[in-house]
Amino acid sequence: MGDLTLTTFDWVPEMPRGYVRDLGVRWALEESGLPYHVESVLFRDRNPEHFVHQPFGQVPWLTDGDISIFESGAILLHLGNRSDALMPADPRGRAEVLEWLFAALNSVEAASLPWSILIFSGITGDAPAYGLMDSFLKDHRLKHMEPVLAGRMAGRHLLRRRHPHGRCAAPH
Ligand SMILES: N[C@@H](CCC(=O)N[C@@H](CS)C(=O)NCC(=O)O)C(=O)O
Repeated sequence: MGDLTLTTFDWVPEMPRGYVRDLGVRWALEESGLPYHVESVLFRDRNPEHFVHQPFGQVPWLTDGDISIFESGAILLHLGNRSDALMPADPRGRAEVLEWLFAALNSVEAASLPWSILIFSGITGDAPAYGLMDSFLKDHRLKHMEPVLAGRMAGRHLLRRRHPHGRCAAPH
């Protein structure tokens, strides 16, 4: 295991700004307390080296010494294996982390991605496709998910670790 470097884009268009998938990895890195640094690659000019790390020309990827990992889920699992704060060693704790990691990537992200693509494309309002996805998300998926998450998060802090300078990484 070596130095951790997270690579993301130097710039993204306004619409997806704040939603780029390095966000979850940054959050996990902060929670883990592991030292890391962030590098960026050009959004507008993706060179062959970029595709060596991320075969679809996307971000993020993480290097851990000479290991390079793409796919944010795989990166999170890798970090979980390095940090008990992210993934406890006991089988029950590990199972809980794994099921919620897959839930985030499948039940949440797979369900919300088509909806967000419609919004990023400006297809909203009365457009039938938007109505369908919006109703699926709000009336079905989120209706069940929100009470479950609220129950699980009751009394827990979202971010536990503080920056070395005593500043919170994010509200908690
Ligand atoms: N499943 C991948 C998705 C990666 C992904 O979609 N990255 C976006 C940013 S959030 C990207 O690089 N988009 C630019 C592009 O596709 O050209 C992961 O979770 O890492």
